[in-house]
Amino acid sequence: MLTRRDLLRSATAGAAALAAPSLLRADGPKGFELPKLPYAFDALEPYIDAKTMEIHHDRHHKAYVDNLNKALAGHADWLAKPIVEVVRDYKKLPPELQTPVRNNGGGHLNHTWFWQMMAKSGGAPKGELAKAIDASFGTLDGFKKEFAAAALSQFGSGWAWLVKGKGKPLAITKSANQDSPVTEGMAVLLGVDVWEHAYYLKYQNKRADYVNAWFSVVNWDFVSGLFAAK
Ligand code: MN3
Repeated sequence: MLTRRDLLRSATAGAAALAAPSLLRADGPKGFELPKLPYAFDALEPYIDAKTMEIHHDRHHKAYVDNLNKALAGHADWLAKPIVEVVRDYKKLPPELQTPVRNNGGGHLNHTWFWQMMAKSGGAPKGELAKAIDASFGTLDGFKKEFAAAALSQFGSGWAWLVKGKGKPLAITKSANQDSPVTEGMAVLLGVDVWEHAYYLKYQNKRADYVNAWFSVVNWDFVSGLFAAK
């Protein structure tokens, strides 16, 4: 039987799991922390399988966080920065730290966003975001076609991105490895991970099938929040 204390405890745990980690503040004085997934490993089934989510979050993302903290050990000022600033400004670091911070800082930032960019019931773009998508790509299907083309043409590991555009409201870009558009001064709204670790267990070499399925779990409310914030 559940006591009142048990109920309080589970309510608190639920709230903590739902709370989106802010990328605009530092994780803490000791460095960067692996954020909790905002849903269960199996929440995105059948589009993204539970085993992939578990390995992707608990092993791949954790490794980026651990290696970032290792690279910046002894640089308390950098460990205390918001991750989005670290990735934006990594070229100001000593040369020997730039590559590990570019790769692992980018990995931490990209995945922290990526988990929140997905949800069980993704919904559809609404309001100002829907208007911006139509203005830039004609229709939502027009956006999906262009975004998928970027994701499929990224040779090897990397990401496809929806960013705030220059001229048009929105634009699509792609990056290799864990490079982030924020380093180029762009505002990120949505990204899809096309490293094989993101899909190989379920989709093997069929990246197109993965990207097509992934559209079903895009968290458009979160994308709207990023769009409104910029
Ligand atoms: Mn990944």
